[in-house]
Amino acid sequence: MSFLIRVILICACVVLAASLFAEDDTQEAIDSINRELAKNPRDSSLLIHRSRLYQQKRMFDQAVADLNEAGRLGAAQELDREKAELFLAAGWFETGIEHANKNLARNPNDPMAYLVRARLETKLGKIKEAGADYTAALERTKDARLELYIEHAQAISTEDGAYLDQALATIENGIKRIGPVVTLESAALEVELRQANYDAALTRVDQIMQKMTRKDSWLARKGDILAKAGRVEDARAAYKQAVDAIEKLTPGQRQQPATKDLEAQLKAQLSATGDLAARPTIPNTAMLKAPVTRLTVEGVPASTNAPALPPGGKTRTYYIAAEETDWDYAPGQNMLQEPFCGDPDAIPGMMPGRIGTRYRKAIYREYTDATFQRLQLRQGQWRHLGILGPLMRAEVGDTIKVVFKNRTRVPASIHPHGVFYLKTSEGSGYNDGTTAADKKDDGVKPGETFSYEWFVPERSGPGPNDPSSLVWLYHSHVHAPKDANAGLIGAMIVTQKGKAKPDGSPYDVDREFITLFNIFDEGQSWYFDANLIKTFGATNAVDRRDLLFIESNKKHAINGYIFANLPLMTMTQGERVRWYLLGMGSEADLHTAHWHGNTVLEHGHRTDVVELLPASMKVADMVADNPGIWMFHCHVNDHMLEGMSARYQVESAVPKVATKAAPPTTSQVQAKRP
Ligand SMILES: [Cu+2]
Repeated sequence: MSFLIRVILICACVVLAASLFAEDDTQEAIDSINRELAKNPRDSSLLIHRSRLYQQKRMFDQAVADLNEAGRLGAAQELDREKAELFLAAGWFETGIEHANKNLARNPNDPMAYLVRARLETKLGKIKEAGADYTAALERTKDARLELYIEHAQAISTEDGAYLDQALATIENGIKRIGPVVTLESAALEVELRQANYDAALTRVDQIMQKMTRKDSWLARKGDILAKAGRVEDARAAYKQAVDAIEKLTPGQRQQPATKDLEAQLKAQLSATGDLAARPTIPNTAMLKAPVTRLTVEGVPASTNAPALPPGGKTRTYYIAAEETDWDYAPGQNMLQEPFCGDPDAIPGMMPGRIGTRYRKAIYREYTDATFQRLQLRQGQWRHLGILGPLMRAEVGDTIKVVFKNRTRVPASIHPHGVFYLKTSEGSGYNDGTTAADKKDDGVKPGETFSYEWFVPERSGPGPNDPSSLVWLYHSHVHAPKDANAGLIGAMIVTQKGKAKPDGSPYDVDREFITLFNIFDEGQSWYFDANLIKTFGATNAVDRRDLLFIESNKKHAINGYIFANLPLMTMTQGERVRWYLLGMGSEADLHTAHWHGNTVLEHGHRTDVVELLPASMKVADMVADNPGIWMFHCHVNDHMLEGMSARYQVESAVPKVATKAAPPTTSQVQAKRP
């Protein structure tokens, strides 16, 4: 993929993600304005603000109504530009131009007035008028950004090439005012190539190259231009120079995938006979093509290859809803009570001006059937799952079906790790060449239901060095970071074929615990604005950029609990206990899960610390031999101070009445085992 296409795709992704993630914030902001309007019904600035929010939500009728109402209240002066922009967004371009004209008549020196009309004219195919308005806007903008020059050139670079001279002129103008930056030079180069002005293009490449420390890709590009110009021998020489330049790079640079690709392409070119026109990166320019506005790639239907499952498997069906809830990270405040430890800003209740420990979040919950009326109650020993979604289980050979209902206000999905899923049950959306019918799993809209089907072949179960069961994460993957920070995450356990009890749990284990080490960054959750409004009454009542405030919204949690609020994990001395350890989060989520008092066996190694990175999934086996209430915490200093701690209890295998007896013997301990 060429660099420019990649940039455009990334931008499109950002726009898509931004529009998705803005949805919730926007509604909160509208609610907040509604409350203010109830107090000040004649404040036209509130109506104009709300109109912009409706515009973001593409509720154009309401947006127009608000502007009309603001006009009646006497704010007509500023409204023509607002309306021109609104109609541009709504796609009502002719009406937009009427308002753009009125706005310009009133503000003949406002560059934005020219710009909005230029954009409307571009949409209507009035390229000549658009070009003139872009020029007028640029002339009146003091420090125009290079994007504006590119936008101008892009708008007038039509298929027929009628305005390429003007496109080049505006880019040259940008270079004059901003300097010879690569983006502008590349755009100019693209125009020159479209004009088949190879001499100018070659001169430009030589100039750009002089400023570059790495010349290999530019030498390759020079070869491309020479090849296009029919100068085959010169092209070969340039390709040869590019290969030489690559050979002089450091080993690290040469190993970069893009460099390796380039080197392979160049060598193929040099060994080929003929006119050299086949290098796939020719022309390596796409900046001035129409921008990518949608990511709907309609490809072939996804494959329907079901995996080979061992015979005799069950189908296990789960009814799971994503629901909003007010989650408390520390319902019992600081339950760890470590005398000299804890960041005052993290200990519950210590600092004013913070949201505290209760946040609106979204979690997965299990229901008994497809009516989603009755919650499946969580048994006592699984209360420690905390914020994690329902535990799903399978034995190798099984099929997991999840009927998923989204009861939150944002799109959500379930994306599983490890199990075998087709494109129709992946639970995440991106440009994967599948049809719309295959994308229904990607994001389930609020109020809607979708059924996922996942298979559990051997490759989803324990490998040769694994114990009899392993753990996989599942989580929502519409806006994966916001979804997981909101709380949409859970775990699945897969047991080896023939080693499972009827409920799917491994028969060679007495007890299982699952712990997720994750810093929930509430600032990156769907519900941050909702939480600000709930706590402070408005989204702007606190300084959102204050570093201590930002940090105070990062909850260093184990299963969503801090400072040992996790329900006490209890086992009996001598039991075979399996710990499933999960990580998630961002670059701060480097966790070292540490047990006091007992040791574990992890992949054949004896230890009392297991390292976790975001999306790590590990299994550790313990035979607890040391009774007591013990700390189980992250060993990273900063995380300890932030309360990333829980406790577990090993109950003595010796009956309580026999307190004077000696400690249990090994045979007593062994006898406890089934
Ligand atoms: Cu940690």
